[in-house]
Amino acid sequence: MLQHRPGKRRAASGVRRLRAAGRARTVEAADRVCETGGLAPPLDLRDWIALLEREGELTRVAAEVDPDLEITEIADRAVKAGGPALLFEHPKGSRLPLLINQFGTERRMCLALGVEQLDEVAGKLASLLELELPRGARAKLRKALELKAAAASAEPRNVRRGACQEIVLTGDDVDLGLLPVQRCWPHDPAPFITLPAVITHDPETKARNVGMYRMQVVDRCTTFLHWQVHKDAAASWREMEGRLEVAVAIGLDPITTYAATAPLPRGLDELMLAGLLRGRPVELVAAKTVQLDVPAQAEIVLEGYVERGEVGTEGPFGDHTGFYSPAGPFPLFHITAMTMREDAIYPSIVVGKPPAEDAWLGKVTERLFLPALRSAVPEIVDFDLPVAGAFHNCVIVSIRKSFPNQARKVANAVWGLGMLSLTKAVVVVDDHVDPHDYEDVFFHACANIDPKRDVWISEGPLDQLDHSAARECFGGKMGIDATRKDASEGAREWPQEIEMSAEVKQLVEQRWHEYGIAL
Ligand SMILES: Cc1cc2nc3c(=O)[nH]c(=O)nc-3n(C[C@H](O)[C@H](O)[C@H](O)COP(=O)(O)O)c2cc1C
Ligand SMILES: [Mn+2]
Repeated sequence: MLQHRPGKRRAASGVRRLRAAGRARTVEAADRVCETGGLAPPLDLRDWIALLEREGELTRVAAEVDPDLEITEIADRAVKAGGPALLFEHPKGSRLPLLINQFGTERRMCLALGVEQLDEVAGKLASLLELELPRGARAKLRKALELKAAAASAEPRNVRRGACQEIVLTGDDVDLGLLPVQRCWPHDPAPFITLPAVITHDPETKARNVGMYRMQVVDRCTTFLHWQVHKDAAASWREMEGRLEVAVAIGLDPITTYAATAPLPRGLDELMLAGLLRGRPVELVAAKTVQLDVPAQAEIVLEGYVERGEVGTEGPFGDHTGFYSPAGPFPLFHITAMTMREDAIYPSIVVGKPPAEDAWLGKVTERLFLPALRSAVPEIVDFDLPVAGAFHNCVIVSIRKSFPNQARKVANAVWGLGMLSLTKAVVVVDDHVDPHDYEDVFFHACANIDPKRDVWISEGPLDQLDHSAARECFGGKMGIDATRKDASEGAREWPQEIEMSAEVKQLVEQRWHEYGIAL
């Protein structure tokens, strides 16, 4: 829905496009305040389901539905139509209900985070990152106390008992067949656990890592763990001697689930990020059969280990690129214990052709990491990872340009930063272009580039899921300099972009009601 508002300037974060019900939808940022009432973020999956239900965001499905493909087709329709979260009360073959599409709209994502706009999430961390101390002893003290309180809420806290261990199954009693694990797409060879928070420790530093890596079910007590080569747990697995203990938490509060997907630098504990965003620490209990702590409120926990060098053939899997990622060697996870709540709920997600449910998880990362990106590359004003670009295919960056060829400097910086380094195409626009407004970006990219001069090819590491390059994880990259250029960059005199004068705009705004034009 695009509303014409005479004279209204676009807000900094601009326009978002997701495809809803099969057609392009444009939502202006300023109109995108989600009326969530600023409720506190939920602290476990049940709190979250209750909140969704109170807010009219959840539909319970009583009919028996098959986790083999059928749930995918239902969930995909719900996601693409902007529909509700779904609680399947009777998945075929399991006693556990299955929750899906919990993250499928911007409003639900805002409810999960306890914000009214996604842009607010960065603020939750930015105040912590303000390194400059205020002047004056009192203000300094206040800031120090604020930081102390924030750190205390961030650090996970150990407790003695956890609901996640109401039922403890070990040895032969471990049975993944109890869970309504989905087989998502027709060429998937087996069911996949799609929303797990995989906990490991760095073998050297002992720092905790929590990452979301899908798990293909092999038998009642074995799965694969699909940590891609660039991911933190994969590094720990490569570096360890012997066994790496692993615990998997399934069914968490939505912020902790999100945190498992956040590309934090290696060595930073994603549970700290969860604590910061929740404003309350994540509670942990000691696992039963491994020396790891697990979220006390989790619905289900799988404990076990992977052996160094032991791999099998995982996949193929209908992936978030919209294609099947090919079968490949990944480690086997041997489960030594399965613990659960008495009436556990199993959450799942389906990825596939974008837009899928993971779209808003990606958008949270985009908004959360903007300040970090700007502090690393100060000329960056804003950036957008188009959902249709599966997040690593394309990045649009707007910059405050102050010297010739700066777009190339910025693209090279992007290709050197964390997971952004895997980006295939970087489009650089001037700061007056809103990177979230794809129409505006397309206009400037088409109008401002001489393809011979302003498009260049580089190469480097690529996302492991990219199927287009000749080699796995390596290939070409494209930079597009869509900024205005001057003679030193080989351009003729640059024309002025058409813009109505501020006075006339104001006049028309004031008189709009007199014209009697409904737009
Ligand atoms: C729904 C979903 C599924 C994901 N599946 C995988 C996966 O199977 N393998 C993988 O390496 N990353 C996967 N990711 C991305 C990682 O969770 C993400 O890169 C995260 O930062 C990894 O944590 P790490 O940085 O601690 O390694 C997935 C993300 C989402 C949202
Ligand atoms: Mn990590």
